[in-house]
Amino acid sequence: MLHLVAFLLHCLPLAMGHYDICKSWVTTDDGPSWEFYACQPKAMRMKDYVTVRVDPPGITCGDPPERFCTHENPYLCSDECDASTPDLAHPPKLMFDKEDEGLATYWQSVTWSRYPEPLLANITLSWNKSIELTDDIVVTFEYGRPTIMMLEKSLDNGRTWHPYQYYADDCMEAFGMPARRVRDLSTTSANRIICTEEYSRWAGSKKEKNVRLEVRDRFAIFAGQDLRNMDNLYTRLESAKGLKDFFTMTDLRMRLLRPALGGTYVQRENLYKYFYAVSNIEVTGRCKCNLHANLCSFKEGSLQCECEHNTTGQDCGKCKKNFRTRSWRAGSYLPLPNGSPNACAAAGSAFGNCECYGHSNRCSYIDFLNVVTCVSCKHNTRGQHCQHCRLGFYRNGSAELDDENVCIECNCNQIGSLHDRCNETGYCECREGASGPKCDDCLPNYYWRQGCFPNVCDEELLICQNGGTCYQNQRCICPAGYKGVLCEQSKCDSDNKACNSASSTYLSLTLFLISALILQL
Ligand SMILES: *[C@@H]1O[C@H](CO)[C@@H](O)[C@H](O)[C@H]1NC(C)=O
Ligand SMILES: *[C@@H]1O[C@H](CO)[C@@H](O)[C@H](O)[C@H]1NC(C)=O
Ligand SMILES: *[C@@H]1O[C@H](CO)[C@@H](O)[C@H](O)[C@H]1NC(C)=O
Ligand SMILES: *[C@@H]1O[C@H](CO)[C@@H](O)[C@H](O)[C@H]1NC(C)=O
Ligand SMILES: *[C@@H]1O[C@H](CO)[C@@H](O)[C@H](O)[C@H]1NC(C)=O
Ligand SMILES: [Ca+2]
Repeated sequence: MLHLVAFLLHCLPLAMGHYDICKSWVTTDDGPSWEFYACQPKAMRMKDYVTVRVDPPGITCGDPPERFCTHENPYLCSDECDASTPDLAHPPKLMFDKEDEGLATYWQSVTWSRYPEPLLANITLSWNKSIELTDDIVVTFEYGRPTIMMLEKSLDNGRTWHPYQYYADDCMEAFGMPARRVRDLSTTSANRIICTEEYSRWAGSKKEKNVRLEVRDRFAIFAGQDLRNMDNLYTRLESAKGLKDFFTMTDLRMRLLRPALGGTYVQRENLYKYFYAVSNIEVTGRCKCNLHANLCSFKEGSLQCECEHNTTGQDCGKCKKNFRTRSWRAGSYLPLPNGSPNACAAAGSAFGNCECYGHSNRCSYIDFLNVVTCVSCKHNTRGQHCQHCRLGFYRNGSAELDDENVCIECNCNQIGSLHDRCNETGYCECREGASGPKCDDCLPNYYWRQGCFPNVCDEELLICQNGGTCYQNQRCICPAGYKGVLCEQSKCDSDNKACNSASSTYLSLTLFLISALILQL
């Protein structure tokens, strides 16, 4: 043990610059104790941990078997793809295998037999874990690189996607974007999404096989050409949040939009030479552990950080139970060279037993009550330990008390409900006639019009009479000669004796007046 400690101490100065030690046993004036540092796992070949999905269904060649040829040899279409014969099959897993020297194995698409309909394919890589790129993404194409493609990425396991980089032989034509090179970006534009023409032009399918997302060139904007000044990069990563996120992802999607054309236009008479073939996708990166772990292991099918600093979670993204005195914070690369661990602290260390479940980082002692209480509870919480939800919010029963989203807004309908509070399952208290969890519905036999009102008419009980029709449960539209809420009254009822004659006299009088007018003209 002593030997090991000595060894660790010996290595420290060199190793710490790369943040690969989370803690070390040091001797101070108060005796030996642990000292903690910001730490991160080593970079790995991420293709070994990925799951892949290729879309649309049927895009992989070989079912049914198909012949194809190459741009170099367009008249010899004797190569065959056959999914049922191992030697002739090209399944997606061949993009991630280990290749024997010189023998490329690759996924291949069907040929462009449906031209002019575009030949489109999506290749989606998922890690179910946030990772941070440390080197270029390199995609290797056999038989020529696509003339149009793009990369997209997700930071939330595929729920939302964002463009990452565009590739085309003519960026303006394909995407309406001017062509740019990463080398021309500056410190303020280091995380810009660009369209590049560097990897899409025809140069012979053997000579230029790779399409890159240039991570090193972007690092070099801060760290210099040979990446010597990594300290400067780490300082920048800390101060510009957008920059760190640029290199972070949970999923990567390659959208293949137009295959290699062999340096000319599409030749309809031979569509067997147009297809995609990808032999390798190299993604080099590390698990994102928020600078709280230096190990990341593959467990139950997913990568997981082995969290230190009393943090927990797949990305060490929260404090362990009983270590929630302060809110969780990511470790920091600063100050150089050791960084700050920003460790989670055990309850009881600062203020007696005042746990605030991470919703406040201040406690205060109230003299006349003799209690310690959390101050300014955040995340819509309240109470001595921020353990209750503010009025107008309710507790999410399946979330832990220290979850930032533990309190959910009641969202009671302002008109339909008595007030904006709700019960523990989110139900509001409704005014008469209103219903539904949020009181935005009406009970049967009520209609909604700035609140719920009892039906005036309907199809069942309150039926409009004498041929009247019910308008939106609000009123009967009565035919001429009837009135009353349900048109139940004849207008003549009140003046029974002369009803008919009176109205006919009125009519003939009108006719007389009209004819008189016409005659005058
Ligand atoms: C590829 O993914 C995009 C979304 O990122 C989707 O709009 C498109 O339809 C997909 N294409 C195919 C061929 O599945
Ligand atoms: C993703 O990772 C989490 C945490 O390790 C795990 O619980 C979940 O089952 C994984 N999901 C898939 C689809 O592998
Ligand atoms: C985490 O908690 C353990 C147990 O209380 C303690 O020994 C250790 O020093 C803590 N680590 C950090 C980084 O605070
Ligand atoms: C409640 O919390 C659980 C666990 O965090 C979460 O999955 C769920 O979406 C939350 N429910 C609501 C309504 O926000
Ligand atoms: C909340 O109110 C609804 C509707 O009145 C009721 O069904 C539910 O049981 C109540 N939940 C609790 C926890 O009281
Ligand atoms: Ca391969």
